Formats: sequence, C-alpha cells, structure tokens
Amino acid sequence: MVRTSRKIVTAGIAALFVAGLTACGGTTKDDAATGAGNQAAASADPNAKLKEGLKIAFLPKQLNNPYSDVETSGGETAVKELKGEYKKVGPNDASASSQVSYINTLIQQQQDVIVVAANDPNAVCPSLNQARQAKIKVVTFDSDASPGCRDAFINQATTQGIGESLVKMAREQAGGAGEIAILSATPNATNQNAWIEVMKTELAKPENSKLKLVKTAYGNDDDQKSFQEAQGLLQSYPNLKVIVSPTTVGIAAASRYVSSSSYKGKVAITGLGLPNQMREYVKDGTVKKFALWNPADIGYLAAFAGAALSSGQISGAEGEKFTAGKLGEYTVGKAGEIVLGPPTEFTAENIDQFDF
Ligand code: RAM
Repeated sequence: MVRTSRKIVTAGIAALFVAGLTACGGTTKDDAATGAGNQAAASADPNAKLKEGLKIAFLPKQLNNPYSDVETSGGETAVKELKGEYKKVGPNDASASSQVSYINTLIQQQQDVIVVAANDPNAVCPSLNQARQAKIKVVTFDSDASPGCRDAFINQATTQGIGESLVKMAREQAGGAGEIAILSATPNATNQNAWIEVMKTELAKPENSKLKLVKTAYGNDDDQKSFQEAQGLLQSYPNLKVIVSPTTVGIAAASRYVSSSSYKGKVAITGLGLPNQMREYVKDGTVKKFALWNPADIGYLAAFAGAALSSGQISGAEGEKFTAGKLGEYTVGKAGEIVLGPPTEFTAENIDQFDF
C-alpha cells in the first residue's frame, strides 16, 4: 500500500476519553491529561537497544474476525523480526468484559508486552493497570482503552480523519442529500464510537445539511446480526439512500444482503472494509467506494512500539521517537497516541492492487 506520510498527527482523541476516566481503576484525570505511561518519561533513553526475547502477546477484539487476523499477522511478523516470542489469545465475541480473563492469564504468564484492542474503554482498565504494576507494557491498537490504563495507543489513522472520510463517502453516495443510516459494531466499541462522534459533528455542518442520519444500528461485529440489522434498516426506512458501516464485519454483511436483494443499485453501502472481503461487491456494482488502512501495519507498528517501551527507548510521552522496522520512524503524539497514517479509498479502479 502506498503511504504518503507516516508522520505523526497529534491526537484529538484524548478529549473523547476524559469523560470515561473515573470508571478506570485507580486513574486520575491528571494521569491521562499528561499522557499515559509518562511516569517513566525521565528515564526513557532514545539510544537504548531493543531487547531480544521479549514476550509480546496480542489480544484483539475477537478472534473470529478476518480483520483481526490480518492485524495480528503483521504483529507476528514484527515479533519475529524482533526475535521475540509471539502469542495471540482472545474471545469469540466483542462484548465489553470478554477480554478481562485473558488479560489476567497474560499477567500470570509474565508477558513483557500486552497489545490489546479494547472492546470497552473502561472494562479492561483494572486488569490492564494490574499488568502495568507487574511491569508489563500495555499498548492498545485499533480500539483504545482509557488513556490512563495503557502506555501507548496505535491509532490506524486520526479519529477526525476517519470520521470525515466516512461522511464524505456517504455524501457522495447519497448525491448530496437524503437519508443515511450507520451500521456499527458493538455499542461500547471505543473506536467506532469515537468515529461516530466525529461523523455527527460533520453532519451538523452546512455542507451536510441535506443529509439526515435516521438511525445508528449495532451488528456487534457478528456477521449474522449485522446482516439482519442491515435488512431491518432497509425495511424500516424505505427512503434510505446509504448505509455507512464503520466496521469491516458490518460493511461486508450489509453488502451481501443488498447485493442479492431488490435494493441493489438503489441503496449504496460504504464505510470501512477489507478489500478481499469487499471485492465481489465492488465488482458486482453494489459498492462504489469504501476505505481502510492496511491492518497488518497496525499490528506491526504495535509490536515495535511495545518493544520500544519494554526496552526503555520510549515511555509513551509526547515527542518521543522510535523506529518501527520497515515502516520507519514514528513520533509519539499527545496522550501516548501513535498514528499509522492516512486511510486509503478503494474503488473498482484500484481494488485489485490490494490483497488483504
Ligand atoms: C472491524 C472491527 C475493528 C475496526 C474495523 C474497521 O473489523 O470493529 O475494530 O477497526 O472493523
């Protein structure tokens, strides 16, 4: 995938989490305001060598999601390059507390780094803080936990950029006016909720005044439930022009439903999808445009960030720099956020250049 910029964009996301901080065990507003993991800032040494043999464990939102598989495959590649020990564990559903028992086991196993895509910003916090007390570095990726309970967050693109791109694609597909609906993942997902917040702000702008968001439905990142929710939206809103789904599971299920229904060609589907899952719906004309980043790069970057933290090269403080193997140099942004890069848009013209 072509990336024009790998540099860091500062985080607008931190503010979104402030409200949730009190629910996060032992966290104070001040911890989060100065960025997670900054206690060790003074001791970070940019010239420290990356340690070999680090035990780096990945805990995605759920295991049975092709998106997570691509993400963690990048993590596995990085851990090999780092000469560390890779492990992947996780629940089969993305419900709020489904990851807690896995975190507790990883603590007992004395992992050096836990890389987690949080299913809920707060439910994982008490165990993540226990992990950090046990000197385990915690890196969130894809879906953040409250900033006070992790050392760094690997964001796929800026939250603002993703939200704006979702609204832009919906507006294009609606021809500038009409009813749109969102088909999201779980109601507690940090990443989707942050993107939806930005979407709502965008929709309130004058250029979007003719677009009407009629409903946000939740398919829970479950294929069948997402399929049924898409069907329900179309039945309930006969004038619906666009379903915008900020989840790879939702967009694929909605596209499958529409492609074999009488809505094909009448209702557009857009959002965030995996090119390999979306190819057939782009080729059959159900989908004109959607977006994503390369999930493997997120896992890769997260492993390198974890190794840099565990080796004392960075502490998670704003402005620190580290090199993430083949992806090059990254800088830690506000509140421990490290941004992978801009999303890519996929259409019939370019989709065959991508294989993930
Ligand atoms: C789904 C998950 C994941 C999200 C992608 C876009 O696979 O919800 O967290 O980042 O969609």
